[in-house]
Amino acid sequence: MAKIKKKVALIFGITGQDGSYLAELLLKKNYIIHGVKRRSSSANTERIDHLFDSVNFNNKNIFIHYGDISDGTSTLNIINKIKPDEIYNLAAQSHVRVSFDVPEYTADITALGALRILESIRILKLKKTKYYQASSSEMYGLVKKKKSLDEITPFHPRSIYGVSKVFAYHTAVHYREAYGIFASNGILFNHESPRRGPTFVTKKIVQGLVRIKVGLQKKLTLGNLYAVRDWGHAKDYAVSMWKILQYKKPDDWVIATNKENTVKKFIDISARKLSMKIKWVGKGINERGLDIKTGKTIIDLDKKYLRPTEVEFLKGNFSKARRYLKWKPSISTDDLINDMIRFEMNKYNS
Ligand code: NAP
Ligand code: F7E
Repeated sequence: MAKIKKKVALIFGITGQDGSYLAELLLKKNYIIHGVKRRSSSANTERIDHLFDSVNFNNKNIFIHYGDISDGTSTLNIINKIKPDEIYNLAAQSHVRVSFDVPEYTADITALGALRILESIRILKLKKTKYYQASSSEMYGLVKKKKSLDEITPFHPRSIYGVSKVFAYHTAVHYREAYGIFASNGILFNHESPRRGPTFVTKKIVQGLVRIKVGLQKKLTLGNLYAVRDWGHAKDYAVSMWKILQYKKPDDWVIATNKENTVKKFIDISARKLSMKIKWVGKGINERGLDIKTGKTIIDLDKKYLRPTEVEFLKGNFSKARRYLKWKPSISTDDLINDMIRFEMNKYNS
């Protein structure tokens, strides 16, 4: 019997939250995976180390290369060496608040990085290579009506991160139209997990409340409590990335849960799950959360966590993905929080 050729995927951003879940998924699907990691002075492979030394994964099918999408030559060389069936571009300076501090760098990586990969595919004439662009709900930015956003909602980004993602989105569409490259955009709304970076708000809240609970921290300091987000689980969203590239034609897809919560609600739910009850007092930047049991302030606010321009409302309509990709989220926000809390608590339960 003829041997079935394994598919080869190249993941830029494999060391990040989404890259690690996607790598797990593709290994289970028997892909050969190549991942690109940046040189760093300290270890940056924490999220994927288990792929190399666990019996659950075939570590003969995963290879890591040094590279950086700010470097067009190395990007082209890696793609040329591997000639993958699928390229997932998950690499980015992905922190919105940080993009106000390092706008030029953010644009170089998050916008031009995507262009460098697509140019490599074009120059190398890789007609069969499919490209996934990690687009973002941050592209919507200033939302006029507080309703579910879909693939035809106009973009009005509110940060250089959002602006860069709009550039990368349109670059993917352009390479599809101009050169016939199979380039698709996944417009993913916020997705979180135990592997979320520590300065994103969900991880900061869960990690902070757990540390307060076990007596390692007194207070959690945050910014805007009233922003609305649509939070899903990164593990579910990795499945959507794969499905997007298996669809019969390249296209653009909203991936979300269509559920909304404020940052404050996320705090209240997390606190309740930890048997902590919070009473909110004060207004504006002086608003504080008191632990009802002790009367002590456990949450306060600091202007430094506010953004010059905020994205106030995000909720996604994923009907198109549900209908054509047969994708829907399987993990509720509630179970997402349970998963994140369990992970943090395990650090202290020996
Ligand atoms: P993340 O945890 O911040 O991961 C970003 C990845 O990009 C990391 O592997 C990082 O490497 C890598 N990277 C950064 N700069 C690079 C460079 N110059 N060259 C090569 N690699 C570089 O982000 P994530 O949450 O997994 O998100 C994955 C992608 O989806 C990002 O593009 C993000 O903007 C986008 N996105 C995320 C969400 C979300 O809610 N999570 C929603 C929509 C879109 P290090 O590990 O060395 O830092
Ligand atoms: O903020 C508010 C903050 O940084 C969420 C990235 O993955 O999702 C993410 O971007 C909300 C904002 O995520 C703090 O102002 C309050 O309104 O967790 P975040 P984000 O900015 O929505 C999108 C879809 C991406 O594409 C991005 O890559 O929470 N907030 N207090 C705070 N946010 C942070 N980080 N820290 C606070 O102390």
